[in-house]
Amino acid sequence: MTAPPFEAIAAAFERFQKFYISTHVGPDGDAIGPALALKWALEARGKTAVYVSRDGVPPSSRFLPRQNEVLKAPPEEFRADCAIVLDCDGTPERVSSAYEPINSAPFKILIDHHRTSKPTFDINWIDPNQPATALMVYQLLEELKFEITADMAQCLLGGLSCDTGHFRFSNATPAALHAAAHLVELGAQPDVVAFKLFDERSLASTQLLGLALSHLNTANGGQLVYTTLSSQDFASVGTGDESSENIVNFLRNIKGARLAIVFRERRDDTGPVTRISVRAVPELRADLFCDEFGGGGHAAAAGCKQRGPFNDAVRRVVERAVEWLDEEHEAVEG
Ligand SMILES: [Mn+2]
Repeated sequence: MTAPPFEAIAAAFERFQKFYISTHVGPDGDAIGPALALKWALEARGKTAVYVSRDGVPPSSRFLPRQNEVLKAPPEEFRADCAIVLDCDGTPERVSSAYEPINSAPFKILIDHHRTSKPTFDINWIDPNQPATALMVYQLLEELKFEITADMAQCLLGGLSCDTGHFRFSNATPAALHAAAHLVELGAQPDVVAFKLFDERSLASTQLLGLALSHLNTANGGQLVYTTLSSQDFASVGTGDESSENIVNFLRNIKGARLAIVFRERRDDTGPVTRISVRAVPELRADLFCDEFGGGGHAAAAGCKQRGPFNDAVRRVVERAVEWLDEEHEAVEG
């Protein structure tokens, strides 16, 4: 692993005046949090900095301070001399912004912790061993001796918490925990961050969870746990797909479950669609399972969608899941 390019970034911060910050499509806490903290750090040094997220701020990150400063579009006639992209690979497909302001900036910096990043910027700080972009930005601000205010601390802790499952995942490294302790000293509120990012649910989403749990099915002696949410279920609670987030994790948490699936009957631009979220225990690969249905994701968390009647899609995927677990079982025993 190469050393972080702190000096090169410091030189760029010194040299340039107008900064354009953006993050990935469908931003999460580890996009919004470090982006805002970096914006305020640059402003404190007398720079102009804007943060553009075309997708806005997701509901779970709306507790972050001053998130009304997140712009959905670049300000008119704003010409940046330095673009900074955080928490994604910086390609036009991944960045949640019109690409012109980034393309036209004479200097570009990428800070990311994903494995898939394609380094094409002037400075590329990519480190898949880092648990969160927020930790990288924290380390940068510390190294460059920026003052971290309470607002910045809350945003950085939000990012760190988001990507480590509030320090419950295997990426809750000593560095992450040390940084978290320091950020709390600086005024971040871990109780608020944990509650807002992970625990708080709307009434409708809790009612939807209730429906999902009341339809619970199991197979393979409890190794497969799945449930369905029909369009009628969504209508009865008066909510949309955004309320189904995290429901699959309740299924994953069931003792003995190795594969958890939630099927949702939705519509998109092309018509009716079955949206499928999958979670798997560490020795299985949710992404490989979803790949068979044209989807993908991570080993532990993946997804796919299916066309055609809802019940057919459920039957097809459940049948394959039953088979798949049997194959895995044999593979382990053999
Ligand atoms: Mn991240």
